[in-house]
Amino acid sequence: MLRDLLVLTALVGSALGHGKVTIPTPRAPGTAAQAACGAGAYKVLTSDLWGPIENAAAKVDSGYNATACHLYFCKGYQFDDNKSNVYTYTPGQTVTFHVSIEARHTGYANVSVVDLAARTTIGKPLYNWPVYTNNSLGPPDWPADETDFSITLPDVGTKCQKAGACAIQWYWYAYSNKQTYESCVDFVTP
Ligand SMILES: [Cu+2]
Repeated sequence: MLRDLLVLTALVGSALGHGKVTIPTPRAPGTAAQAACGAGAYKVLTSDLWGPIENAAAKVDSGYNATACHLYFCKGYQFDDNKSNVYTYTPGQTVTFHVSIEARHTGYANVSVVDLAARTTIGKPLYNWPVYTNNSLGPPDWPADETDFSITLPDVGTKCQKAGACAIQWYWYAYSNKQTYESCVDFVTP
């Protein structure tokens, strides 16, 4: 009980969330996200880049444009804010990732190539964690590949030759807290 109280105090004290990709540099929110998602959701998106999407969804207001802002796809972040941050990856290339986890919540996670227009995955997951950040484990038992891993870009045909067509999305659903986290890395193939 005392331990629970201490944990709760620590969480309230930090008031920050919970996980995002930091390598490669993922999409970030900017003025296009502000216009698409509205002031209420945007404020949450920018105040805690690690926070769960549900926190932003809870603050959706009349400025939210549902056809432009898809909070549960690339976290509602917009390509227009990230045109200068598009990686070039060749099929077969290994891409190293780092995920920054600020708070562990048991869930599942995966990494996929996504079609940005259709908002669907392309092919099979490139990485899959049936159990992710199991919060019953102590630090010595945290799997290293939850935060440091690499993927191999598959053959995506001609689908990803234009900037804004494809991204690699890291997706984490923490069912223990009913919280969703996403980071997208825009890329093109030569
Ligand atoms: Cu969290």
